[in-house]
Amino acid sequence: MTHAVIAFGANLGDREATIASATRALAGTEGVTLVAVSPVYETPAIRGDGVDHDAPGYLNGVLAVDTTLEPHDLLDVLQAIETEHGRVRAEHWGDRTLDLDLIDFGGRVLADDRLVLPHPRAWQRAFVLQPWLDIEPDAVLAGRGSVAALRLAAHDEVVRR
Ligand code: PH2
Ligand code: MG
Ligand code: MG
Repeated sequence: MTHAVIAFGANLGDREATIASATRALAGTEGVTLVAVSPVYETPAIRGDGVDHDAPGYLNGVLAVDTTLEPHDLLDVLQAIETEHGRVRAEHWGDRTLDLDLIDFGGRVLADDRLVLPHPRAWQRAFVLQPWLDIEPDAVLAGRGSVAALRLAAHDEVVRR
């Protein structure tokens, strides 16, 4: 059994409904037990070149699970749930109905064509670190240190709903 942390984000459509439905889908997946759901944060969109206040804002948070799946199988599950919720794979930093990112998988470190663990940008994103801290105050991000310390250094804006 592996403990994993998944970040969710949505900035198009009925964001709350999408996140609630995706959370139910994940909780109902064989081999996955949902153990915690973070508070949800309202966050401005971040693009490759910084904050974009003209883009629709995101709702962000994290889910903690225990799973018997391997990381790539969990990734398949996350991508299927994204697709079921209208996700279109377009530009890298583009707007989306639902993004589910595997952030941490039992502290495992790996990088291949499909998956990089831990998530390569999580360490600098308050919209991931703050909700993670809310549910797991002692969390550590592999190779980066404590989530609490990383959160203090991250300056992107997050407002609790
Ligand atoms: N996800 C992105 C790009 N920009 N900005 C916010 N606020 N929240 C996100 O989840 C997000 C983003 C790429 O996945
Ligand atoms: Mg993402
Ligand atoms: Mg993603």
